[in-house]
Amino acid sequence: MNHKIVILSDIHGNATALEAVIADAKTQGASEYWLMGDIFLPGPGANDLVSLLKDLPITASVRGNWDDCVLEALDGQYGLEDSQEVQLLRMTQYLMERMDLETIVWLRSLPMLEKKEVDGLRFSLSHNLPDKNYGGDLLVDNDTEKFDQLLDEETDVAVYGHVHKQLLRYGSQGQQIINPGSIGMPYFNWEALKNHRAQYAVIEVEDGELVNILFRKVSYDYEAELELAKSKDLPFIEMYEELRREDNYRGHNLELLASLIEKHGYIEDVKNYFDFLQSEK
Ligand SMILES: [Mn+2]
Repeated sequence: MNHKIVILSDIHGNATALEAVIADAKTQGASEYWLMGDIFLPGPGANDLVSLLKDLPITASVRGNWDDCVLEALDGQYGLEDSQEVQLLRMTQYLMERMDLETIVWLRSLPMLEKKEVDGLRFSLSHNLPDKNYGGDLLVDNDTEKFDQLLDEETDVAVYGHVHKQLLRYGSQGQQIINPGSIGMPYFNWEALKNHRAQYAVIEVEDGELVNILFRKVSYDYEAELELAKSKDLPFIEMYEELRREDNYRGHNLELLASLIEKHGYIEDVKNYFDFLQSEK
């Protein structure tokens, strides 16, 4: 029996890239899809992105750190003192103005860790570490001992996302580790390898054997995605423009965030939108 599984990760609100990936994946003849988290933001994808996902036979999903950020923003865990928290509040507001609440209920229900067995081959799926979906533990140049945290005696293949780079390596005992890369937000260090393509992976299991691991990089119209974001009034559009054109995201640049928050009056927006910020006044 042959199983082909498409692995999607780190879409980050880029529905244009997701659409191109789905079109490419359909030519691969996969029977199921696994979703590795970080579905929304900082791109504009909302209900449109959800409807693309709803058409797929998704059989496993895990929750990413950006998914948690949306939930934390909604749950009143963020305030106005921290520029990054204001950014997440404003972007979550944007999302909620364009997305059904049932999607939030679904996000909340997602586990950090999923175990899947395909023809006897045992897979472990987590956005980052099985019990920690954020941080730099699994950056691609880290030591093998870090990657061993993905593995246990019951895992033959570990799949993770989060670092936005396609990766194939082994744990110290020989188990396989796969990262499908990022659909909406690929990162590069080496200039000659830089491109605007959306990344994903396909794995093929035949009679309990792992017979193929395919890393795809699919081109899509990133200028059209940027135009879409502009036409939909995406907040922090300056940063999204740099992400789409330069594949660089300055989400940790507090100075830049503070100046954009000031320029666009985002504090007033979120004060008016979130009740718990109102009561803080
Ligand atoms: Mn991510």
